[in-house]
Amino acid sequence: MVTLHVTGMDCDGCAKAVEQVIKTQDPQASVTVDLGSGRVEAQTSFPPAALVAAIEAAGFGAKPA
Ligand SMILES: [Cu+2]
Repeated sequence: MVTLHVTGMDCDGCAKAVEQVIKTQDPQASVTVDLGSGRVEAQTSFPPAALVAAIEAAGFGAKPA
């Protein structure tokens, strides 16, 4: 499980976009996004740094929570 804190999400579309970014990296990932807190949990064996880089490339801020 990877838990990230993501900034820059302000609507459901953003939450979906972040979820899609993670699933593009790991199609098997199960992703939970809490829009209010910016907390993103992903059931994945991918390294957090790879997910952070992908989310940042999509225009959001991300760091391991
Ligand atoms: Cu949005």
